[in-house]
Amino acid sequence: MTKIFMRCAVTTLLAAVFALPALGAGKQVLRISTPAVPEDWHVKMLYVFKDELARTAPGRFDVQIHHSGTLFKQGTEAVAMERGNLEMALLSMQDIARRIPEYSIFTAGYLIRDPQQLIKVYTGPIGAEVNRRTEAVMGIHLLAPIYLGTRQLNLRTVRKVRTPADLAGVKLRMPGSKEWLFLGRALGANPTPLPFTEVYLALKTGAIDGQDNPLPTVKSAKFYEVTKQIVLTSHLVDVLQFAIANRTWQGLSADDRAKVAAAAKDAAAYNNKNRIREEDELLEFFRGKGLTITTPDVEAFRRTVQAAYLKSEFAAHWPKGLLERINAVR
Ligand code: KDO
Repeated sequence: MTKIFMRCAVTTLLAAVFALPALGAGKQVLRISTPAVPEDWHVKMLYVFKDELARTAPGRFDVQIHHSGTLFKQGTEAVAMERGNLEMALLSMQDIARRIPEYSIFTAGYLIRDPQQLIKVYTGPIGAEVNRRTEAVMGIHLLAPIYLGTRQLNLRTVRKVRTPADLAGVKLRMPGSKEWLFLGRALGANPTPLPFTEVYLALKTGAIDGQDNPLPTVKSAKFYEVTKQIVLTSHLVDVLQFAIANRTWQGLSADDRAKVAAAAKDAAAYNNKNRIREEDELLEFFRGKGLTITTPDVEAFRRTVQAAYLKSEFAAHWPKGLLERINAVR
């Protein structure tokens, strides 16, 4: 009798404990996973999101921010969200293209011209289509596009780089998926897959010769401490998507959905403003740290990279007319 009572008590206790993450003592838990480091605007914007929700929907949400890839490893967040193991993340278009191959178009180098065009593309009719399709195929609701920055090459030792041919044999770290590796190859380098969290050490030890990321990331992740050169290739005007699992999204009241969406937009605006400003200011900072900044023949890079994409297996999946529609966004 006592044993049965004990078993019931334990079962009840366990049920209560496992229910906690979802309920969060009556609050909706929103765990957000990102590989970005705390100094990155992407993490800072998550605190803007959290504070804004605390203001507009007090007591309704428990926003938990997990940076540096500590909750989910880079590139595994979308699957975790699809399986109901994660509520929110900052997803790359490469993550989305893995499940929706036609969207590999958004991973192509030298496609988007600048951050202004990028935001217009993703907040206009093209973005609305992307959002609908991502929700239908992946069960993920995209709340707001986030400017990641314009990707530049960042090398361990100084090298003369004018055209893609000058990168022959350079071990260039790229994130670990075929879309990213293709970009590294199209740039003329020898791409090596590595998670973001391992890049600093790999640069320091010489396991890789370089990496590519926007200037604000080179600063926040402190890559400038272990590299000597930045080559201004501007090869990818890059985006992240502030995303929420559809099952979490659909579980919210209409009022809470509106508040989450508004807080996400505020957070995105905060990130975009700061990243764009920093990209204008950071070259001086890096020069001050002793880095050599060079400008290659960007047209040669553009021609080579665009040609590589157009004849790639990726382009075979691109929806007819989408390239032209993206180009037409001003
Ligand atoms: C990177 O690993 O180089 C990358 O810039 C890829 C992006 O898609 C994104 O995951 C980003 O890292 C992280 O948010 C860290 O800034």
